[in-house]
Amino acid sequence: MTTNKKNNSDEGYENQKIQDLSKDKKKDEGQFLTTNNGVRVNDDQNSLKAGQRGPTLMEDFHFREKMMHFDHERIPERVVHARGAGAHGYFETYESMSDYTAANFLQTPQERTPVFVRFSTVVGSKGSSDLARDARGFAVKFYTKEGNYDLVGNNIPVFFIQDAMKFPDLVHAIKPEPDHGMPQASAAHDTFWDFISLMPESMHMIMWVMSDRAIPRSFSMMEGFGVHTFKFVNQEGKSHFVKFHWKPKLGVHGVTWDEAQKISGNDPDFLRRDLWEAIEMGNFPTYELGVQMVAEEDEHNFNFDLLDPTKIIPEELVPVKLIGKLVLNKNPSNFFSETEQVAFHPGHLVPGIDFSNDPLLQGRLFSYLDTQLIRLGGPNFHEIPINRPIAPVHNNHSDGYMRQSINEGKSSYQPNQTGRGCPFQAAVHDGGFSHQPERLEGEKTKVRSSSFFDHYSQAKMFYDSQSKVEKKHIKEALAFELGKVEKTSIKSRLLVHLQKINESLAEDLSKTLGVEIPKNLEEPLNQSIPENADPENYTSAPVEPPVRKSEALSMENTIKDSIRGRNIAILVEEGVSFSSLEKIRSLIEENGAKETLISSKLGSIITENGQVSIDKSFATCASVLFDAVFVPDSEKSALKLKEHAEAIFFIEEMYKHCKAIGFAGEGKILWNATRCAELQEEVTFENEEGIFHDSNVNKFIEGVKNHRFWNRKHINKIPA
Ligand code: HDE
Repeated sequence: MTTNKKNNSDEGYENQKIQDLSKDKKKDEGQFLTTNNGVRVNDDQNSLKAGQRGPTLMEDFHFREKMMHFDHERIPERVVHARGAGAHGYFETYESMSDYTAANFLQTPQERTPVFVRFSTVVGSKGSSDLARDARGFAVKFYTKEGNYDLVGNNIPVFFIQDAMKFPDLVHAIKPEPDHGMPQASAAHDTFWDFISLMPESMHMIMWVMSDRAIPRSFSMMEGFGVHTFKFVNQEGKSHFVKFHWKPKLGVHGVTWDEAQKISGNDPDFLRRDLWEAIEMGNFPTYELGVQMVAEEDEHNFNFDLLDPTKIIPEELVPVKLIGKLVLNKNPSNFFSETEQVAFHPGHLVPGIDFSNDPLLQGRLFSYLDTQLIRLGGPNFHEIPINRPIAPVHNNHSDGYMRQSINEGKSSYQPNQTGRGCPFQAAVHDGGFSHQPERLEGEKTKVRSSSFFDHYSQAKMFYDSQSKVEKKHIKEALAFELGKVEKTSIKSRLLVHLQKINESLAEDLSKTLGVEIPKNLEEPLNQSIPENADPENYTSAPVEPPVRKSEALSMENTIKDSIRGRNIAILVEEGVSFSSLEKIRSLIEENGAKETLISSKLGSIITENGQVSIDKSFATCASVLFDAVFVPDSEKSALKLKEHAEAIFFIEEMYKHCKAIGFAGEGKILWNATRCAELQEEVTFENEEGIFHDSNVNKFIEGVKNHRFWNRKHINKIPA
């Protein structure tokens, strides 16, 4: 593995949050081992016993303290988004956004604000696989001068449900079934699809979750979205509705479902490791912050409701304006202290940003504070180093479990004279947060707005916007998920919904699943209708999609201009040509990617010109962990590789998964040993996509940029 620090343009930047955290960091080097009370420990190997073979004595205070602390090391995992990975970095504003928002961190071009970001899967427990088919959390905490601002988003711009009331039901349905606790980190079971088949509002989200977006190649290769509509409010109090987007500089890329399942066995920490290593290598994950802004007066210009979280604003209707960039350039020092204890909350706002009345967002505003109380053990979690703002904190909240700050003086109330009125309220011009005044009137009611009733048109727009291969993957994902469902009635209900999105999708699935599409379904398709409501008012109205196809929805249209962040396997054995090996290695390094030398044994091998050390053996890795493979020149090395079935399978699987394969000179001997070569008549280097046998290795690098070659002719004939 090479380290590549070339991308590091941040020297000289002092991240204030990192400085703030350093106050709490501890190093044990050169120190005596002590108890929690600072008493030096003389024996940490044996407990105190009554006689050499006698029982342990209660008075061994070091033993009891050590065991007590260990017994309480775990805290409850997050009820959703339990598994995650975090990183520090900064956000840099491109231009002043003062016309739209008073938010201080968006006023000055090039100004940097420290951030901590946590990526997560939603459904699985803390120890589950990174590659589960699932939405990914994309939560960003901005430590601004005006206090913390949290943008707690996902990598999918819509959600399953329209009202927070249904969140516990959704989560109960998707989590392991309550009787036997299975399956882990998977939606492929009866209770989830039962719930979904009765919730037509989830159909748009279902299309996204069945797409390759739900199995990302890297956290640095996925988008992020605020999902809800928020508001930007400027100094004059004028507001715009705003949708937030994170656009990754490396483009949006996924893995295939076959790879995802195999990666889960080979390296369940795949995405966490990828993030960690990218930062260690200086390949800092970078995203641009985009906003879609809609003036208040244009709120009703769309054929969907801006408050409905199951809808996007197609970029064709409102373009995304890029207003800044996020760079993740530092790994946490301690997973528990930072990544586990960080507490996000969509209600952490700064002046200039406000909520909309989206009923899903409104419900979230209760949940996030509430959940931290049990997870972090009391109301003082804002004092935990990773959570405390860099802005000063002064208020009358006092006491409670684990209080850290020692508030001096007599007054812990407002108004007061004992403390000379302090801490005092801030006027708006002093940066005091003031909720945007909004005129509201209406009856107190539980009725859902009729503007939320179209459940299919955007699902259709999403599906129609996909490329051929993306549609195929969605179909295969549905075949897998529904194939695991036992009850036929659930599958047939789902097919009725899918038919409203795309007829042939439903028909093909009906054949694959061996389930008829019911002609006249007797039970209502939407059972989230309150008792006393008129079902007519909850029936999805046929609505034309806002645009027929939206380019931004297809991953095929993403950026493919770099190999940065990719991991390229190089297969070698004794005798490999040193010059051929060095050529590819230096090219990979120059282009900011990682290379991994793989051989049948660990240690080092002798090339025709000195030794090189091996990173992985076939026993410790698999092709699914890499983005491309290269076999350097040398008859001797290639003939040895050929003796290992793992090496042959490595190439076959790379072919099957449509990734770039490169051979230099006699390296092609390995290709000739594969089942692909049995199709030699049809598959040659010349007429098959993404297979490079050329002295010009640049062509191979260009191929890796392409990420995949989906049009390979014979992938169905290779049983990898
Ligand atoms: Fe969350 N969500 N959520 N959520 N969510 C949590 O808060 C909740 C929703 C999201 O890395 C919990 O601290 C409700 C949408 C992320 O720590 C909890 C509803 C979006 C994270 C919670 C939603 C999200 C969470 C669990 C529907 C995308 C991980 C632990 C009304 C915009 C943050 C915690 C991290 C975590 C509640 C829906 C994103 C229980 C009630 C929509 C990224 O409070």
